Amino acid sequence: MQEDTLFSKIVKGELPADIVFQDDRVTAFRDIDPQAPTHILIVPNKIIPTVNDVSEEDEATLGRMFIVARNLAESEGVDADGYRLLVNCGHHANQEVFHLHMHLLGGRPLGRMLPAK
Ligand code: DGP
Repeated sequence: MQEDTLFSKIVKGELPADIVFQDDRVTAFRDIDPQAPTHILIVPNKIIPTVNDVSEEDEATLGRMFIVARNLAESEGVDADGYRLLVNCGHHANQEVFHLHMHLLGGRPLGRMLPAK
């Protein structure tokens, strides 16, 4: 059996979090260390450690993550000015929690995607 992750415990309500959306596939909650006025994490309820681990059977769940991101961007009021959706994968990307998650960041100008080389 797959070992629980920090985020799977949040999904199951075993750890506290500011959950802003949940359905049968996806959970969204506010990041504990927000980098922007809106900083929400959108995670599959199922444990998928990294993007390297996604499979065909996850297609609907991954699509749902984008629908949830769009809806939350609207409800957070960041849709018109724009926002960033970010998924880190592995060590070079500084992935800290090995439960796939999409960051929804917005509410201020976010600058370039990466610092200048
Ligand atoms: P990443 O570097 O992409 O793996 O980002 C992990 C994010 O998870 C980071 O922005 C901080 C956030 N985070 C870590 N632990 C917790 C937690 O216990 N609760 C919440 N809400 N967010 C967390």
